[in-house]
Amino acid sequence: MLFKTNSFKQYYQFKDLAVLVFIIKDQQILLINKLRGLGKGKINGPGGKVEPHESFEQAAIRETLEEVHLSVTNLQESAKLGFFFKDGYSLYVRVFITTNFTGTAQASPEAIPFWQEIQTIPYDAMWQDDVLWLPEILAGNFVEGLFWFQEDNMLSHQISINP
Ligand code: 8OG
Repeated sequence: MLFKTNSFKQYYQFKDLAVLVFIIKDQQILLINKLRGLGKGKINGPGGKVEPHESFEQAAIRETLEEVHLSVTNLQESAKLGFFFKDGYSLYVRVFITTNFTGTAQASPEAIPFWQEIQTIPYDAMWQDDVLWLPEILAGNFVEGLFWFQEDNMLSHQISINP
């Protein structure tokens, strides 16, 4: 899939498409211990790959329901991120934030959910790039970012933060 980044004025080719969802309640954020897939063992938000013939938003709703059993609505697109791995893999991720959901967070084979104070998000246990953009989208900014990784290690990045 080919995607153009507004900020970097360039087209990039990605192997897979994915989504991430961050649900906010009061001063807390819903995070997961990811049990399988890319980033297994890390803390993240619910999310996963977009299936064929599915929109990013549909994937965000489906993945959140599957992973933590919450139904989300009113998703606000907050970031567009591109990841390039040394082994040739690449992933384009759209990130959504919402405060609207129904249900109670419950574990699944893919994720153990927990509510975390926004002030104490455990960035050390997350992907290395997250500290660069998650605080920005939580502050209401829109982010575009490109990140180059060798396995779990971020080698370089370009980031654009737009109020
Ligand atoms: O289908 P699977 O769960 O394996 O999809 C990978 C998920 O991991 C998808 O939701 C996107 C997410 N993800 C990456 N890289 C990064 C990253 O650097 N930071 C965060 N927060 N999530 C990431 O693939």
